[in-house]
Amino acid sequence: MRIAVCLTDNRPDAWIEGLRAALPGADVQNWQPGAPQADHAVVWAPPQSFIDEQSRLRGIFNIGAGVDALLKLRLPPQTMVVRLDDAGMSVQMAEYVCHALIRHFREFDFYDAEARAARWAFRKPREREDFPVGVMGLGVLGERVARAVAQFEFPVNGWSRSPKAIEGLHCFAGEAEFGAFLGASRVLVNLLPLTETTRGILNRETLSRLNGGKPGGYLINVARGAHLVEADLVPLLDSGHLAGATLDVFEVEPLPADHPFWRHPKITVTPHGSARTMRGATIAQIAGKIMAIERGEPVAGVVERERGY
Ligand code: NDP
Ligand code: OXD
Repeated sequence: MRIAVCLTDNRPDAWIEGLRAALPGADVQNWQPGAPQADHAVVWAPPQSFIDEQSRLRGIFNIGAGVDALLKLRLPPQTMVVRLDDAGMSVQMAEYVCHALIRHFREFDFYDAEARAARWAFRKPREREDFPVGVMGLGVLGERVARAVAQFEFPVNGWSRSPKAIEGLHCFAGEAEFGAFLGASRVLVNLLPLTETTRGILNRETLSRLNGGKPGGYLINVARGAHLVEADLVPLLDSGHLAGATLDVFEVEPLPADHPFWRHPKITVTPHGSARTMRGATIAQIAGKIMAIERGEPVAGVVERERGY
């Protein structure tokens, strides 16, 4: 069995070594143009030329959860596209979102500023019932995040494409319930996949509906930059309608040095690192799936191309 590795922005050596150790019978090679046909590929943002040359792949394994970049390519119809299924990401996402939420709710930026000025000052305590959290996307990452937030006794709403019943969450589903979900949520966490339906879903109109249309909403975007209409955010913050935003993902990455988000006092920027790919767990998951596919068994995380995730 031949495995081609094609990782943009990642050094391949440790991946190749790990895959060789996990799949001892396989010939694992870093892809070069003109390489022989492989049976499976392990990829991150591969170029179209890779797909065009490797047209007989049985499986393409993405080393991330989001497959939006991969699905932009012309892919052979018979090839199974498999996304990363947690592999150590959901706990990181839960940490990141809880940190951003609690930092905002407990006003730690205020306390940091006061401490720097050696001032012993208090803010009036806030009621968590006044800060219902809405999680968009209740998949592998969203559900874990929603459950983690619920542990801190915030009211939690969740929104997904298909209806769900998750203990401790008020679940909304589909376009018909989107407005009610937004109105019932004050802190909005985005964990949707980027698809034609979800592109631009965070915009002036939708963000204005948070918190029942009253000021004070807060945005945490950890999914993809193109979910947010970036030009709509700053006016909502400057008018006071939104209280702030924590953003991990951007339309253009790396975020250009002159982008207004870097310096806006109500925006916290992190460099697309809310949940990093953990190499060991990822290799173990992919190797396990390749062996299962070779035995003719079903695997989790197979992307439905028509729906885009
Ligand atoms: P999943 O595919 O497991 O979950 C996707 C969820 O979104 C599902 O609940 C799905 O609904 C819901 N959904 C999809 N389309 C719609 C829609 N049109 N309306 C309402 N709900 C919708 O994905 P993951 O949880 O694993 O990952 C989510 C995203 O997080 C990834 O696609 C990626 O972009 C991003 N990500 C970001 C990282 C970072 O470091 N910033 C790291 C990893 C991922 P249903 O359950 O009904 O299908
Ligand atoms: C992913 C990511 O999709 O890192 O896994 O963004």
